[in-house]
Amino acid sequence: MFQRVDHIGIAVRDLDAAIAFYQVTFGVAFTYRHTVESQGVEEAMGRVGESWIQLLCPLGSDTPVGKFIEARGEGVHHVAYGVADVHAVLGDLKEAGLHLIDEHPRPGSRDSTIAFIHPKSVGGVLVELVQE
Ligand code: V0V
Ligand code: CO
Repeated sequence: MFQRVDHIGIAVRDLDAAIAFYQVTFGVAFTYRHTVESQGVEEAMGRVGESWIQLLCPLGSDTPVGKFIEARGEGVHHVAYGVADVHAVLGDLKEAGLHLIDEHPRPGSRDSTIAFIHPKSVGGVLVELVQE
């Protein structure tokens, strides 16, 4: 079902500072920066091998990442797995009894198709499915 780790999403308060920190400290190159209005975030993607680090800065306090930072502070927000067919995987996970946040896939960054599974169904980890 999961083919690879596509990205790890990390909630940050200051995107410029976080990009600079990852670049200077860890040598991660950020090749992509974009606002995803529908998700309430500005994101920056840094390549690490075949995967990415996704730095997420909330556009407001009433957004998924804004609420997360207020409740828990900065830190790991979600794990995104690459799948061949998001629609098919959603069907399988629904049948398995998991709580889907997205019943239907929606557009993500980099022209991807994404869907989220509720953290309460995955031992406290928010999971994103990504189809390139
Ligand atoms: C909330 N909770 C989390 C969590 N966010 N647990 C683990 N990881 C997270 N990221 C916990 C929270 O502490 C509560 O636990 C419980 O879930 C329910 O919280 P809630 O207050 O009822 O729910 P909300 O309103 O905080 O919403 C949580 C969910 C929301 C996960 C439903 O954030 C959501 O719909 N997320 C999907 C969209 C998203 O995250 N977009 C931003 C990334 P207790 O206190 O009850 O124990 S955009 C992105 O990645 C893109 C565009 C991309 O990759 O292409
Ligand atoms: Co993501």
